[in-house]
Amino acid sequence: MQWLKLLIYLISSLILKTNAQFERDPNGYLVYCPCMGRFGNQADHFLGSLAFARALNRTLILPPWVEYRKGELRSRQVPFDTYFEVEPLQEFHRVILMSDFMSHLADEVWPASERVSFCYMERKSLQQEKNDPNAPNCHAKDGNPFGPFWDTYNIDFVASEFYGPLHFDVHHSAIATKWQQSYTADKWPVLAFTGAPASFPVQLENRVLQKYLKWSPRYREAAREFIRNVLPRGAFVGLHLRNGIDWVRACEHIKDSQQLFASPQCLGYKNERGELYTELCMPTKEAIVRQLKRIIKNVRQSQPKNEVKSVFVASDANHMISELSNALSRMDISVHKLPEDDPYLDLAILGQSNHFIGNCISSYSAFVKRERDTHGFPSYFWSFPKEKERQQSKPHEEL
Ligand code: GFB
Repeated sequence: MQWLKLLIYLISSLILKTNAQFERDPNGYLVYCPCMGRFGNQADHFLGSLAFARALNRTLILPPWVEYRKGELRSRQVPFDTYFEVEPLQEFHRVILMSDFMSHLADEVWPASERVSFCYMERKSLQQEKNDPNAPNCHAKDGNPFGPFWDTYNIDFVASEFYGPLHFDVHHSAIATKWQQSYTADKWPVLAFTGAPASFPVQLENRVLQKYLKWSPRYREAAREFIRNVLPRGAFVGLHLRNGIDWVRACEHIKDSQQLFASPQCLGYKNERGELYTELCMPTKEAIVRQLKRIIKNVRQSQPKNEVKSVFVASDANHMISELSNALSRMDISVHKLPEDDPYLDLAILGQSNHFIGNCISSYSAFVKRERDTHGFPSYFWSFPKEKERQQSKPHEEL
């Protein structure tokens, strides 16, 4: 009978725990569509949205990650916890998975007849007939990924709310209080944004929130296995080579800009560490080989006991495996990549490398840099500082 008592106890404590987990937050909720860009952009936006939800003291509904597959017209929504754990985020602020919110709380907190979408100002629909001058609208479900995102949870909106001129910079103004005054939790239990309530790139003040983003056991374990089973024993350098055709085109904007995508991570948010230049976005193959060799030599001198034995390359297009292998063959260093494309596993492995060289402009690289900063691991950027300037300063600059 002892086991029966134990079983009853376990079941009832599980039920209690589940109920407590899904208790309504009287302070309200915040949900948004990560509708801009791919993973790096969405991760930047996530950190800002987390800070924003905390400043407003509302529970953040964790949206799925929005992914795009070749040949598919509609985005795919991948549950937040496929890649990251929910629990560590709770240390910073109250969060709930979107699927949990929709299945356990939405009927009570956010009935279908009360779902309002929030946007700064009217958003015109691409379908002209939907644009009524007398009834401006957010058109929150217009186009991809907007429609597929909310459809994933069967969400339709019955009205629009324009929140302008309110904004999201909770660090430099009393805007959080204004939000709370304009949208009280009793009248507005859920603020549902058409896009992330955050800036891109991530605000300087929100970069530290990266420490609450911990890889899910599946990715943590897969990264560990790759490092243990595929890479030779010893230190390894992780490289991010962003060089696909979309990137080549994006780099053309360098000449008309002060900053591009994640560039404040090396140039400083006010360009205090310099201006943009082409090689920062698209380093030449020669420059890549030179910088990698220089870093490996420096590590050999400064840390002779932790010699570099291999290089792990992550890339969206050209991994340069043969060029790098040739260049490093005399140093007895092997060069590796994943057997199959996996942007998330690439990230998780780069986060664990002994040294990392990334692309300063890329928000994908920025994710790795922030994660490594939380552990105090060293990171560098391709062609930063500029080669000429570097020769006059340190042999390589660790950021
Ligand atoms: O993450 P993301 O916003 O970074 O978009 P950027 C780049 C996407 O390309 C990633 C793939 O989410 C991945 O799907 N990708 C990039 C990679 N690097 C790798 C890699 O090393 N391994 C693998 N497996 N996949 C900018 C955007 O991308 O690109 C801008 O910020 C714009 O919005 C521009 O779209 C063209 O910041 O690098």
